[in-house]
Amino acid sequence: MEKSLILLKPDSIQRSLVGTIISKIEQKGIKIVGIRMLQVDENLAKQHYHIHEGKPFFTNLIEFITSSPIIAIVFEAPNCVSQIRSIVGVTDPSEANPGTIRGDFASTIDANLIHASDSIESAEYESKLFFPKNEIFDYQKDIEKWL
Ligand code: 3AN
Repeated sequence: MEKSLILLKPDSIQRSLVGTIISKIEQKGIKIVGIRMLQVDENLAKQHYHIHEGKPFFTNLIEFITSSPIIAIVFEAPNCVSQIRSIVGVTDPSEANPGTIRGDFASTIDANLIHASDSIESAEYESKLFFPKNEIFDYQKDIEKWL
């Protein structure tokens, strides 16, 4: 089954939006298979955002994600990556549709609340950065037959 990694960035926690954001994804029928709170250090931040190295916003990105604790979650569902990207909304919250997480709760690109993997390959790479293998769980929920 397809998986995706999401990070509830420091602003999600500081603004007490953790429950709201997780609910939006869970209520769609997407299952949590791993969850942890952590303080990201510079080394982990750089590995996670390596594709943005050299871009003008890279330093800000690293400073922001390391500024306060985050919550990392691995979700699982059919087409998990694209389903979650739709719920999250586009990168710039000022252009994100109402009804999406960024559209409803964020207003600037620097503080856009959440990271969501953009491909199956990124999800695999990023999940390994944030989770040891034994903290991602393979289990069934009875409700799955209704989804
Ligand atoms: P997304 O988070 O929507 O997948 P990415 O992966 O292109 O977007 O960018 C990662 C993060 O880098 C974004 N969430 C945002 O915080 C920041 N970012 C991306 N593009 C810009 C930009 N043009 N100016 C400032 N920050 C940006």
